[in-house]
Amino acid sequence: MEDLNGVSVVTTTWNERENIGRLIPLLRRVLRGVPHEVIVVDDSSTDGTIEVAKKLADIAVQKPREGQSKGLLYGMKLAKYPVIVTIDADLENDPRHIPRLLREAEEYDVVVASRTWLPRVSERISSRVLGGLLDVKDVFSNFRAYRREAVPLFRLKGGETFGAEFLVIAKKKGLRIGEISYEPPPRRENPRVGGLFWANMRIMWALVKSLVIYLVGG
Ligand SMILES: Nc1nc2c(ncn2[C@@H]2O[C@H](COP(=O)(O)OP(=O)(O)OP(=O)(O)O)[C@@H](O)[C@H]2O)c(=O)[nH]1
Ligand SMILES: [Mg+2]
Repeated sequence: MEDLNGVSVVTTTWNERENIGRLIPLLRRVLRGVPHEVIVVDDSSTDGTIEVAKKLADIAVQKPREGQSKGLLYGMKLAKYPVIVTIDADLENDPRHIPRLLREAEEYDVVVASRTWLPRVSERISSRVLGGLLDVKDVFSNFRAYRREAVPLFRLKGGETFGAEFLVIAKKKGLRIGEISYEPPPRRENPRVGGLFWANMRIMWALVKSLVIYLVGG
């Protein structure tokens, strides 16, 4: 892979002990030859994620639980390289797509890796409604690349929006938003937290907040 002057990979964790131990070596393999760092933001997991992260990552921080969106921003602020890749720790985002994200990041300020199919009905509704406004198919995919110089623009007001607010801000600030697509692995049957119904409700609430911010916010 060509030298892109360096990549900071940011991932957030909530009880990902096993997955983080597998993800970081995969990241390093894909980024071999490219200056990079791996940043893990752990929200005080109870399974010892932080111990594994401290061994394998370049930066591993532990903080009180605040959710994925705030965790991502926390990690992005620590990044030192000009391009930041954000990725879920649970191996649902295959690091082998990172080179494609980086290629697009040469032309765009934010690049979203959108799933080719969205498993939850709430995600499909969000894709039509908010995705239609933002011109992005998968507004809750946090498998993305950002130009680090855009990070100061992201001041989150919506609490947990599973990353959708980053795209709303990017659109409102006139950042160039690019997209690649990838086939996701089969999803686990049930979400980790609560049942499917509540997962859909949380996503619908994130959609409502993101829409309000889009329509009336800053
Ligand atoms: N720091 C932090 N990370 C979180 C939190 N909740 C989830 N994450 C991480 O954010 C990423 C995505 O969370 P998931 O729970 O997999 O969300 P999802 O992929 O929409 O849902 P699943 O279908 O359950 O996989 C994973 O790396 C999680 O470990 C949190 O409260 N704090
Ligand atoms: Mg997941």
